[in-house]
Amino acid sequence: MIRATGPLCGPVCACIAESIPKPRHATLAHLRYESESLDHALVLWFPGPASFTGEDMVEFHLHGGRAVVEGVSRALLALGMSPAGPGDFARRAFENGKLDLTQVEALADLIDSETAFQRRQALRQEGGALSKRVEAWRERLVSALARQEALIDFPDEELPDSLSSNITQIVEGLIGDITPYLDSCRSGERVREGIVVAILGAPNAGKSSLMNALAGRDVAIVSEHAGTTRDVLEVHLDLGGYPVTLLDTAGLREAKEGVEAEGIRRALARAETADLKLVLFDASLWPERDISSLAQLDERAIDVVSRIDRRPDIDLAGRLGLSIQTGEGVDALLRLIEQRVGEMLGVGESVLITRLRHRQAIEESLLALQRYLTAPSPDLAGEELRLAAQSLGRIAGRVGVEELLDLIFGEFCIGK
Ligand SMILES: Nc1nc2c(ncn2[C@@H]2O[C@H](COP(=O)(O)OP(=O)(O)OP(=O)(O)O)[C@@H](O)[C@H]2O)c(=O)[nH]1
Ligand SMILES: [Mg+2]
Repeated sequence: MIRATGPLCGPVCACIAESIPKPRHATLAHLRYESESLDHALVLWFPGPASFTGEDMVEFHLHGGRAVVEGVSRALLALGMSPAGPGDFARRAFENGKLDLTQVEALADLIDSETAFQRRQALRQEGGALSKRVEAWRERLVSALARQEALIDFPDEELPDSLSSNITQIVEGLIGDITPYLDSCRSGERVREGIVVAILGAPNAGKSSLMNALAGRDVAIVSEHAGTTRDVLEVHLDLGGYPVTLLDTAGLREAKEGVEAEGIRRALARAETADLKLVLFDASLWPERDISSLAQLDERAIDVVSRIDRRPDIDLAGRLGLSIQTGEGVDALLRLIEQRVGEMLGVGESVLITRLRHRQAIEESLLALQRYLTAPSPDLAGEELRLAAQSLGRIAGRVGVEELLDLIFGEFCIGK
């Protein structure tokens, strides 16, 4: 499908499809350029401003042959169109006020989404969930700022005494609303990026075998030679709709040799930043071979006793038993990972901050609000409010001072 946007769409469509079809109706047309037949294709006409970009748009649904696509492309270029760059359509939609920045980002996330969870989050964001929330905060801020401006500009006028405490009330209310929200929202970024699960353990514990079993394909080399895996390997999985990046790492032991030592260093470094660690203990050696002296095993760790088919008599002491050979314990482990990942991501409905950019802007705004409370003069206090509103405005991609002025004078009518 070739999609075009801009003022040339109408004339170009009329030229190669003979006429402009009824808006938003798929219409079969004989495409021709300079009496050369190009295709029998479906043509869709979306006149602006009620189109995705807000401009006139046209789509040609072609038979996919290379010569067909090439022929139509050449005709479009000859008629003055130029190839779009990455994100050009979304950019125009943004510039024409069809989408705000969070919606543009959500569109990118939707296109990249690999799991149902990511898709749902992207769709919520595309509907403007975050911008609506932030906009509501910003409106409260702007009304505080309007009052503050009055304090600054008309210090000698008859302003109600309650004005200053009124502003403080608004600011404290905002701080109270934003702070807990920021704390509980880390999962939005995690849904986008995926939860990282690292497999750790002594050499030969069966880490690579587990990785292959969970991935459903031969990602890692498996051998009875201890110290097979050196680099950190990663696969992306969809576990019950949750995006998970699974890492296979080098077996942990006191290594003598350089390459293995480097592998272990990388394994430990990645494990440190992982959200979950599956720690494998080989049943036939456990508990003698314990890696707790090498790796930090904290609340992110899930203990797994591996290769239990070799020790059917073992006392697991509440740990999860696993055998890749017989398949025992694999489902239980999957369910456990899903459960832990689910807890980390939360139910997801209220989660709206999906990017570091959002978090930073909201944090900046919060800091400015806190500084407001201790600002030494009305001028400086007003500046903090302005900064706070600007930070929030950046989230949706609008930093409006003009509308602020309207609001200020609309609300107060002083000196009229
Ligand atoms: N009996 C049995 N053998 C297993 C099981 N899982 C893995 N193995 C075998 O154990 C050996 C080591 O498996 P790997 O998956 O390579 O172990 P690893 O932990 O990745 O080892 P390194 O990469 O060297 O640290 C291989 O010969 C596997 O076939 C299991 O559940 N039962
Ligand atoms: Mg391995």
